[in-house]
Amino acid sequence: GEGVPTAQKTSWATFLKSIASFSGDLSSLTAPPFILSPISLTEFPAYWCERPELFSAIADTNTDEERSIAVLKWFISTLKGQYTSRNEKLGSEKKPLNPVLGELFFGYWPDINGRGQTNLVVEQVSHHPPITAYHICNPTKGLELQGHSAQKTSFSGGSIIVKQIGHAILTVRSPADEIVDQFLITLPKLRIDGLWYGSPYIELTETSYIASMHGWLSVIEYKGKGYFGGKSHQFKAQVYPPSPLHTAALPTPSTTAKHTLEGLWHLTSKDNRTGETFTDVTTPKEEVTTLYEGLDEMNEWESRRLWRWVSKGIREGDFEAASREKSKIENEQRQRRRDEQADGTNWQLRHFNHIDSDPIYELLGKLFKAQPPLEDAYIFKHNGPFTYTPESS
Ligand code: 0T9
Repeated sequence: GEGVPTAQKTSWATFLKSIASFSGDLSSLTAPPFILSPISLTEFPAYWCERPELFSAIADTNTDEERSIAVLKWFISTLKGQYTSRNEKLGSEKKPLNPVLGELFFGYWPDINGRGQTNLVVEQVSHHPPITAYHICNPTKGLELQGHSAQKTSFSGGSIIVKQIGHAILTVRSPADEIVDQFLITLPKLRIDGLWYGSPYIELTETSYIASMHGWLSVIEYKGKGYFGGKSHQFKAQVYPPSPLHTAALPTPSTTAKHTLEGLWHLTSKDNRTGETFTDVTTPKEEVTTLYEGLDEMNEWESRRLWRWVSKGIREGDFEAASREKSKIENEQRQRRRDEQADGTNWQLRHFNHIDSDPIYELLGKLFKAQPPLEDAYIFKHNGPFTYTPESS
């Protein structure tokens, strides 16, 4: 492959073979150095808010319909960051650092032009399998996004297929703190192509949903190269209004869509009916700011501090140092688990409580017959605005 340095061709081939014969948790496989990313998965939830003005705009709507469209616009506009930003920044998709249990990431997007400050708290809530919980809130605008993310991977036709496990719930509150709207957001399936050439990239496939408590439903279909116009990163979203005929407590969506939004999620898209631009992500995005800039100021569980020497090794091409430092972290984790077992204690999550089934997922999932019908969730522990300090983490 063209993306593979000559010296790593054999180890890349070996790695591909191990992926092909492996199913489950890819994060635990040892990959050749050229494909390693210095960034941990706990930083990924920041992709949800790299266009803070689109997030805050959700609160500046007047009707259920406008709000549903604003949520869809914000969601589609996050996809480029979520699924193509490693290609832009690091040259291809890379293998992220596999977070340790209890790893944290804190950040914010500042209040500019009255959009309110948006805060991010991420915690790795499981190591095996890897599960990342996140909470994003803009208290000024009454917006709260809570979710968790895990993956099931398999190998098919030379590509890695990633089924995303988990979901996100977006809550919109009035200034009086009453719930105005609530949305269940499910996540698309991924295919990682380009493996043979050592330059992996993501294509999205199948369908994801955004269901509101007022019965509005967005159904988003994803297609890649070789479908329709043959272009990569295509989507088509249909927005269904609530059925006027409904009798149940939860409004059900109609069978005919009111809006169709179509285009390329990494560039632009249009409203089919009006011809107007729907999303445009060709303008710069705003990366998250970490609360404490200096690594020394951070809590020792904070991702960038925890991985600092591993990341440095990867960034500077000193892979021996990177692997030595990684082993230190892993050994320390193993010792912790052994100590807990000996003491009969369990690791305590710091910012989230686990629930076995999420009632909002269960309820709103009925609008599109969510599979599975039940899912667990991680609920942010802190009521009201949470002020983070290295000590409080
Ligand atoms: C949630 C996102 C997720 C996490 C990553 C599959 C993947 C881990 C999960 C789904 C975010 O909101 C969006 C983007 C990228 C996803 C990652 C891409 C990727 O390759 C990894 C997996 C675990 C690998 O590292 C596979 C091996 C690697 C050599 C291929 C580049």
